[in-house]
Amino acid sequence: MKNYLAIDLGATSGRTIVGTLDKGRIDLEELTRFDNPLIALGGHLYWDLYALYNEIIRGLQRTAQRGIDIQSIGIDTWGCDFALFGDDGALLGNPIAYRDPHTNGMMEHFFNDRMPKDEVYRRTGIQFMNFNSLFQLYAMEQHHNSGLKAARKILFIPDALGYMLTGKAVCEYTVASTSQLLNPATGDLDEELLRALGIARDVFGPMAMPGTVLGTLTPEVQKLTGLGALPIITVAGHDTASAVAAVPAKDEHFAYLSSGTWSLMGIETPKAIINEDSQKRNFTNEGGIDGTTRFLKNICGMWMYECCRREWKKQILTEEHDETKAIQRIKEELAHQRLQDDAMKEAPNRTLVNPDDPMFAAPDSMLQAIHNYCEAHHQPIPETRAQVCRCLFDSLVNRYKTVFGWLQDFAPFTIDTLHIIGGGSLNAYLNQMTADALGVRVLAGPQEGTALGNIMLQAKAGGGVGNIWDMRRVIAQSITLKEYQPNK
Ligand code: LRH
Repeated sequence: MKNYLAIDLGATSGRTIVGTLDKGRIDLEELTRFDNPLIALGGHLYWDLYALYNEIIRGLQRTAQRGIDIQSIGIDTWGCDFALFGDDGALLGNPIAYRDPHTNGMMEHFFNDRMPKDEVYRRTGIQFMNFNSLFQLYAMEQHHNSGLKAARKILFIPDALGYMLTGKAVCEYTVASTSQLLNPATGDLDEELLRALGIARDVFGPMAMPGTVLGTLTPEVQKLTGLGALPIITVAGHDTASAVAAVPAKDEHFAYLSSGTWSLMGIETPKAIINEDSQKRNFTNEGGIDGTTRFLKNICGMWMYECCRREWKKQILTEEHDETKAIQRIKEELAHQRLQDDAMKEAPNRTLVNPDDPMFAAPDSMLQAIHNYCEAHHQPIPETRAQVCRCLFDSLVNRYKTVFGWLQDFAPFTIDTLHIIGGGSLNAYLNQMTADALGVRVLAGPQEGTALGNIMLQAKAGGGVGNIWDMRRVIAQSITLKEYQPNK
């Protein structure tokens, strides 16, 4: 029996989870859970890396207090963002968050100023999103960001936290691959792109493949937590890479939908698919475990729903002067099941929006953005919570259908199953609607895909499991999947 600790940070919340591998089965226990709110300051949006560090310390302290004997620790987070460190190794302020508007218009600017769009795609095979690290770094240079000027190290978020905990700086492959700085042909950061940015290669640290030892907890962290000199493993630092590694598939004939704040829909391929069509459809080729490629597309996932729910919560808090009453109402009225049940009583496909419209990326009010979109596109405006939720679910499924059709064209194999993993896989209605619309069998689960991938990667590094298919077998043996057959 062996225990591993996963630090799994998403764009809205984070967790520390202990995974126990015993006789070919893996069990999870959540130790701590915390929010990861954005900080709005001076026209920018930041992550609170110091607070996240403290939360990690709290999770490690809990591990020590509980006397859980862990083999190692792994960190996975959302992609594209990075932290800057100075000459003395100190963090140069909190990192800018990918929803910050500082990259608006920067892609086009970069193509005109530094490297044509086609060449960027040919070199990276990464979908164009204005928050890719490439354009964030360019935007910071254009805005004379003082941190960037002083930076001696640029580390992607999982690597930055790993550095804060061990003092060792690397550039982990999976998280580097989503930055639009990595060239899949060389497996390293692209020299020409770095030249175009004017940044030296060594600033990012040496490339580390998933499943290697980063280093051990610093004496300071050991003292703070009561743990010993435990190793941190560079797992698949990108949460999506960890999640896809945990898809409990039996063979290659599957597509996946990693469903959380984002919906990442794609296939796993032995090689990158970089051609005119993949560029036209704006598909991405991210690096995975054991030489695999994640050929996928980002679809705005539960983000719109999460934002609306937060706004409704605020509304209730202002309406109700009695706090206990407000909390009670929030619990009842905004329970996921209640919102979903009510949505399903509404007429289907009454209002459809494109969830990937830039209007929905980071609006001040999501409810207002939906209203404005519907007005501009002559769609009936959803008024009630149920109507809003129905509109969001229908719109997502509609988008899934389009992207799935493209995936079927690209896949060098037939797709017989869509695996839905992550928190969104708990929405049974959405799973069935997806199966119906796509005309494919859906297998839902595990909900904790990223944490499982993180833990299994640690087990793989320690020799507890073999390759990615062994990891998937262990996961499949440990959980119950829900099956949804498509209705005509
Ligand atoms: C999902 C995710 C996704 C990135 C986005 C920024 O959490 O890592 O793969 O594109 O966040």
